[in-house]
Amino acid sequence: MRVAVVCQSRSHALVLAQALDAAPEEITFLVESETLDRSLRRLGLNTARGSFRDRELYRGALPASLLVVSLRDPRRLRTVLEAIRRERGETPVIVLSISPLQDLRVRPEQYPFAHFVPVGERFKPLVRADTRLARAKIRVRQLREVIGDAKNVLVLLQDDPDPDSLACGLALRTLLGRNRVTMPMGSFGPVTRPENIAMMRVLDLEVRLIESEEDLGRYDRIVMVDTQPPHLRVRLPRVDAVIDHHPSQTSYEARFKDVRNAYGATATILTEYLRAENVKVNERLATALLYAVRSDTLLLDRPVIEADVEAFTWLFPRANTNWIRRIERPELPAEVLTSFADGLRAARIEDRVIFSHLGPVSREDIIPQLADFCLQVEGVDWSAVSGVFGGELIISIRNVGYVQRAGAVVKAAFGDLGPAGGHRSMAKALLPLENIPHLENGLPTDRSYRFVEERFLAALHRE
Ligand SMILES: [Mn+2]
Repeated sequence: MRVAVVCQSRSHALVLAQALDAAPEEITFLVESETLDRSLRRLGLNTARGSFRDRELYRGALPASLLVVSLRDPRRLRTVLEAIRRERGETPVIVLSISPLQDLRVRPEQYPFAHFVPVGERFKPLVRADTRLARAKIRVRQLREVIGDAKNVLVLLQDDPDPDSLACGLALRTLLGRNRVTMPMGSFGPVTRPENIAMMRVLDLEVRLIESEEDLGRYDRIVMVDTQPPHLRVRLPRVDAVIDHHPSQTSYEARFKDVRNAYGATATILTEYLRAENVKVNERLATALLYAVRSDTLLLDRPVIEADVEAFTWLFPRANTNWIRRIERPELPAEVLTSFADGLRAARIEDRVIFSHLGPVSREDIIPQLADFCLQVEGVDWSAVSGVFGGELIISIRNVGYVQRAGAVVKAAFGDLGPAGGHRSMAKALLPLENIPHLENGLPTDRSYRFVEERFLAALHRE
């Protein structure tokens, strides 16, 4: 692409030579001063010299793919713009302005062919991002001091580890140049959500189950990610470092704490650490972190800050979206088709809600998958799919998004029977079978399902 740059300063020229999406030989700097002309030529840059008033100067450089005006002295802007008004043809024009636009001696609306760019304003988010990275550098140094060359470092995750904590464990290991032997991940409870189990399988992650507090004595250092000591059911003898984004708790001591409540994911904090240190982030780690940010922020649907969006943007091209698809949509064994067929045959619609009951299922994850599928049925705003798994009636709720909050409805409908809750468009209830009426041989009957449906519809109309 050929670019012409109207320029008065060597430093502007040097910055633009790097910033423009063109090879140096494709750029021509249009200058007035003989000194600048010589100086740029000495740097190997192409120049054309003449008076900014003289249309001949522009005629030689146009047409180009882009004409950039970058003046140190804004008093010359009118002269330049009047000259190129007649010569520009179809060439797009950018005016870079160091001073705020309202301080310019021309009014941008007098030159509708030009795109005025307030440079300082444009730099703001970049400077904010780099400030975050500069701060992250200090935090990483402090973290390294706390971890030192300890032999065994445990990354302690919450009881049912989620993608954010798993990704952060992997990120910490990479950041500190450790491996699964010198820095294992551990938790007091197993990973249970099917997507999270899929994430561990696809990304080859391991979490040690920690049986008791005494087990912790084996580790020289304990780092907690995505959680803080008061969130655990057990009392920790000590913790050395905590990195988290949940509201800050004060009832514990740690030599290193980085708790940022405004962040949408702890993975965003770890992404900053890795970037600040120029650590190579491979596809596996980028995928883990991207999936973490996606799932903790519901695809940036929950409150996020600029830092989360920035991490997302940085991770996206480095991650493997096929792996993410495999995590989110686990492969289904063929026998699941029979379950689906039975569930769909018995599905019924009432008040824009589609209900389907799968009965006993071999895998929990087919329940939300059928709930997703059912939502596509015409005339339906909600889908409620149940299945019996692990001694519980699991109910997956989905809605089209612009109706009531699924989490609140599910809580109102089933909160007294077992854990129930969720987000705006997805929710879930886990009801111990003994809390369900009209069982036969320990399994729900049609009357049980009718009870569930009535409960749900009543809550929907109440909420
Ligand atoms: Mn989190």
